[in-house]
Amino acid sequence: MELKDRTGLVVGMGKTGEAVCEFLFRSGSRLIISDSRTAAVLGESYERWKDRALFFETGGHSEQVLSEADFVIISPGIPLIPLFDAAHKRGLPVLSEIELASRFLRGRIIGITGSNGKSTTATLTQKILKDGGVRAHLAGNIGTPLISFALDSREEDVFVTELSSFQLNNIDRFKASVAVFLNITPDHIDWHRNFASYLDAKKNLIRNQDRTGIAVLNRDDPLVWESAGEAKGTVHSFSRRPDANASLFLRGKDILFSLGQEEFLMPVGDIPLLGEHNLENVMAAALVGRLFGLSPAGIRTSIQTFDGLEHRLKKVTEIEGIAFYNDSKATNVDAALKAIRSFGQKIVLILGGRDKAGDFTQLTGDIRKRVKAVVLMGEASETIRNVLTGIVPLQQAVDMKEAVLLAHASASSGDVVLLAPACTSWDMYNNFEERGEDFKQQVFSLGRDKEGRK
Ligand code: UMA
Repeated sequence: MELKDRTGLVVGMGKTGEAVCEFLFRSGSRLIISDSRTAAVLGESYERWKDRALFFETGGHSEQVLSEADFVIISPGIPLIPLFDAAHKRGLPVLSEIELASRFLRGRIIGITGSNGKSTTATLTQKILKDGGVRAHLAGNIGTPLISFALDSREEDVFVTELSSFQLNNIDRFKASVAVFLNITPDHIDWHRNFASYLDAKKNLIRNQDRTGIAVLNRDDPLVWESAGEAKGTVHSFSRRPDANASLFLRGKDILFSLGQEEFLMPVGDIPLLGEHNLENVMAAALVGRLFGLSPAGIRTSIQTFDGLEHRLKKVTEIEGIAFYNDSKATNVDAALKAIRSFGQKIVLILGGRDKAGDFTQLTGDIRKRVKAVVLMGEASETIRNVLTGIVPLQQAVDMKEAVLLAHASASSGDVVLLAPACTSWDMYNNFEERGEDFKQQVFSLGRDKEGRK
């Protein structure tokens, strides 16, 4: 693909769009930019690029921007807008950012997808590889767009890339050397319209590999395992069952590799992360490490020294014997369910935010068993209230401060207060990190308050 002296239309000027502009600019392309936000809202990014672009359209997408473009690069979060159809009609290539990156990147890509656990698995995989001396970088949905690495990449680089369904929806020749598919449950149905097309986007990761590719699949997730049938390369799997014929499996309390011969990895109890879902994340990362030739002992040490990620089932503190856990990243029903199932203690649960057309009825069974009270907040409150009324005591909070106070008041020593909202944060915050930080601050401030009164 020729870039020099060609004109690229960059649609969307968030993190991805800016990284694409930087790459194209350094590659000698001319730029046209189009974003639905106004120049005032775009602020600094508008100021940075307005003079470097031939044209910077703001406040919407008109077909006019296509007239001089040779190709179009789109950001992952942008839905199928009419502009893309118009570009196709004109015969212009419309590529996603990861597609563009894969055409210019040197080195290998490890693509990690699934509904939940992608970031934890990607981060741990990178740690295992780095600890083992591999030049491994963390890229993709987790923060740094893959394209940011393209120009300075080397053959020995390995890009551990978290891939969302949005990113995988628009790939053509993108290929991962290793493709990890963790799990699949409904998410982003508002964007994909239905579960089938969401699943289909995820499967593209496996489908696009060639005979040299390695697929690492969760043997215990039937829909994930189904994609083995579409793999053209080698398939490896991990399983929590001893009899699944998997390359990494659980027998009793021990995790073992089975790659030609059996090798001991570690006891489950030595994993420093909570929950069965994290066991699967750890298994996936460990298997990738072993497939890269790293020793079980080295992999074990990397896992034992992994602290987990912020806002993912992380303990904040204890106040009066009540443990506060922040799982702000639980932005869908399945993630919230996994968080709830991670505790033996009784839970006071904070739920709510912006609904992604999630099915909250799936929570009722576990809430009945494990949750003693629910505090609701945000746009989805009413929807969730309709589902949970009569199942568990419900309270309504206007903001996080009140949510923490109400949750604390409903909890007793030995209980857990858990923020696992099952919704996005976008009704009240810019992202789940901000929501998690607010939760932590409110918990710390409550703690100081209680200390002060002693
Ligand atoms: N925009 C338009 N037209 C539209 C819609 C949006 O121009 O019709 C513009 C917005 O005004 C904005 C830009 O597009 O300027 C936003 O693009 P984007 O939504 O693709 O967001 P980026 O800032 O580029 O961030 C994306 C990922 N975001 C999404 O997929 C929604 C980030 O994942 C990722 O870290 C980043 O690329 C780098 O790879 C975040 C995310 O929420 C964490 N991901 C979802 C998730 O994890 O659930 C998928």
